[in-house]
Amino acid sequence: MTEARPPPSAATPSPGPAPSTVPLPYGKAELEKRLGGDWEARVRAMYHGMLFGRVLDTRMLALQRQGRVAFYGPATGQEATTVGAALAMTPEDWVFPGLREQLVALLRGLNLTLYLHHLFGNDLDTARGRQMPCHPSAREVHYVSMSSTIGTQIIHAVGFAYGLRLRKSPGISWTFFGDGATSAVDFHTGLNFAGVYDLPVLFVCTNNQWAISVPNDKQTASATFAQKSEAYGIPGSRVDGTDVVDVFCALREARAEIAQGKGPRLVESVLYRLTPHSSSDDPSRYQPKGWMDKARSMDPVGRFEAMLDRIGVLAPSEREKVQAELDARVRSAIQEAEVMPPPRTDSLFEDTYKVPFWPLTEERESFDKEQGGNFP
Ligand SMILES: Cc1ncc(C[n+]2csc(CCOP(=O)(O)OP(=O)(O)O)c2C)c(N)n1
Ligand SMILES: [Mg+2]
Repeated sequence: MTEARPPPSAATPSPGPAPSTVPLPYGKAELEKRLGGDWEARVRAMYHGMLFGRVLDTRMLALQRQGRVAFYGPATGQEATTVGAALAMTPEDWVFPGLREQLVALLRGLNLTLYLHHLFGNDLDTARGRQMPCHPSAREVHYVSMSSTIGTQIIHAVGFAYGLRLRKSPGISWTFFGDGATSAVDFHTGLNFAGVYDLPVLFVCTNNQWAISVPNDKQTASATFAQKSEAYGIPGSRVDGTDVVDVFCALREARAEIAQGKGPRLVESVLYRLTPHSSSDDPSRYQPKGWMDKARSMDPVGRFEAMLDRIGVLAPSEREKVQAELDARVRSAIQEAEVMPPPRTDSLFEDTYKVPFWPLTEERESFDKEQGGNFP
């Protein structure tokens, strides 16, 4: 039975700058200095990208709550980091994400409907429903599947960077990971190897100050996560992860240095996530009182909007238009993907071996018999 759907015209309510919002501090001259002559186009791209992530998260969390997708890992509050990074990359670069960089894949050109097919795990999902939802992989945009096993992507990115150098590629390898991942052995192995072999890899630590219920001060006795890289001979720096301009400039500079052969870099982006760890978490059980109020005042979208109001770029009416367009795009992709059937049952036997392998052929035959010769 199909349940009632909200009318397609109802746009996601804009968070807008909350009264407590701390506006980004830049005026036009400062933006031009930091972003260059085409600063206004960049500002628009930044806003568009961040709002895309916000609209997508809002819709997908709602779908998960309605039982229409099984799982979703939101990144609300992290948009300045994902967008700043996506804008600082080049098409030759490769991305080894942590838990929340799906927006990077989309901004690099992953088709939205294809991503939705993946979230629904339907027959057009490139992983055919075998991967957990919200773990897209997209070879066409150099985006490797997210690693739910914390930290494993770090060593993959480092090994890949070694390969990029052997092939004399102009691209670099990017890896994203949370503050919690810095306690995983892969973080230390990866940084050590990258430092010793001077590899073209950019480590981006998205420090939302929590690893589920574990706060930073229970994760490490170090003053910062950035300083950990120094021990491996890798320069590390910290940026305000709620400020897309700051993130973009820091990552663009780090990328340029890496591409010039100066070796790996680590950038720690300090931010607040505004949503639970996953669709199965309730942070009110462990975050101290007032935490969420502080987090909201540092919302990267709200901070950016407050700046736009001050400098008179992208008026509220224009922003509403952008939001309505993005909302319509997301809703239409959902509609298209949700009606697709699940993967065919016999697809279970496909994709692993190029040439069918006899035990699999036997299993397939016996399965076929059990099903009365009719796969659904
Ligand atoms: C090796 C491993 N250990 C434990 C877990 C369970 N787990 C899932 S997410 C998570 C915390 C991750 O925190 P962080 O790296 O800070 O990322 P965030 O969720 O804050 O973005 C843990 C412990 C896991 N997925 N993999
Ligand atoms: Mg974290």
